[in-house]
Amino acid sequence: MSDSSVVRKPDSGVGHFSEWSRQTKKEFLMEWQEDKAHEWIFVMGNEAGDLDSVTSALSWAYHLEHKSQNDSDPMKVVALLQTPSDQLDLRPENSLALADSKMSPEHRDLLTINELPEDVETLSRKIKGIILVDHPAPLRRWEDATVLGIIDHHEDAGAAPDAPLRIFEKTASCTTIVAREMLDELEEMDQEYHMPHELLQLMLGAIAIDSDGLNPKKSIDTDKTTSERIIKRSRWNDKDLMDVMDDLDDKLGDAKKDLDHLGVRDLLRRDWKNLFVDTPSPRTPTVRLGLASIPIGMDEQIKRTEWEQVFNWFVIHAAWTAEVSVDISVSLSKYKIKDPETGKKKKIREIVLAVRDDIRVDEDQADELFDVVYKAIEQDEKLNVKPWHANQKLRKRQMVWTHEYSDGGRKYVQPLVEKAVLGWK
Ligand SMILES: [Mn+2]
Repeated sequence: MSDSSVVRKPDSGVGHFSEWSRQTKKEFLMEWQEDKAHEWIFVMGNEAGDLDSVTSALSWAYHLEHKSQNDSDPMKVVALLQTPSDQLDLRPENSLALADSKMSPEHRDLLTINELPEDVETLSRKIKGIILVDHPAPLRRWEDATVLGIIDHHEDAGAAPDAPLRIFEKTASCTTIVAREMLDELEEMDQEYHMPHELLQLMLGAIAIDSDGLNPKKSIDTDKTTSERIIKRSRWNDKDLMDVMDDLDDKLGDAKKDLDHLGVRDLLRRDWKNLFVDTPSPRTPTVRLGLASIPIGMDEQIKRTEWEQVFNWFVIHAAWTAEVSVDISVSLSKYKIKDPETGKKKKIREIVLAVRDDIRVDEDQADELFDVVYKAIEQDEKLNVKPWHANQKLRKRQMVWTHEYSDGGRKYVQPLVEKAVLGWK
């Protein structure tokens, strides 16, 4: 009997969309092996890898490939997820949305950063180009690549000013812009390509979660009109838009909050962003800043460590920042308490600052860097921080504060810290 009689478990992921994605991934990897990487374009989302990034990248890659499939020179496009495959499931809402779109449970149908057959700096110079979705500028490792387009809903950072495609709009979700552009171009075609329900559902899910079910406070008209156009093409075309979006938001939102099974290392890396900060002073080196957002308070996080003590959180954190080679890190966490005066729930936020002296900066520089950022946070009037209750257990160059500034999440703290580091002389 030959080996071919061995029964292999069929590759799971049974949808049309999963098959397309898996096939595209295979073609890219095969052509890399044949030295044809220069013909390929990567569409990539941001490194935090939320559902918006994943969906925007997959959708735009699907669009470009399908709209050019009858051309004499069809485009070779693959979506690249900048999140390693073992990190994708740290966002349960991603796992659920992908499963609902009949994608493979092990994500074998997605090309992730850890599967690239070559180091990114080398590959970035080899391929035809990159298209960014859901982030405004290429990450440092992609800086040498040709930027062929940016579609984003963050602030325009002025990156790649000559790119042939640049769209920035303040929608709730980047998926909204991608979907609208797709539908506009699709409807212009003599013969439309097929939009599978799985893709349409994924798009609606991404928009629903980012807009809290098209909540007018969280979204703009474009989010709604685009969702309407998506749903008309889906299997849900006879359902009420707001009902569908509400259901998706509830379901994916519940999944998103289900982080009970995650330990501190996973909580840190599930929503982690790295950036280099080039300090202008010739005396100070470029440093790497890492930022975590964790929707669970420090006390609860500490309970999830082996010995349930403060030191334990900080050693897990130190191991992680060493692994990702980060000199200065800021971890933002939050939890709710009942206000003893009003009886209403209120949100408490925490900021953990830590600087290490063994990567790019020496001990004296680490002390200075810590002081600069420490002062910026302490003196910020909006944050109005208070020291954390267990600060006496911290060591050198570690600090934890609490505050109640409701807009004081990563979007506020990151620029504050970046500015402080840039001012380090
Ligand atoms: Mn986004």
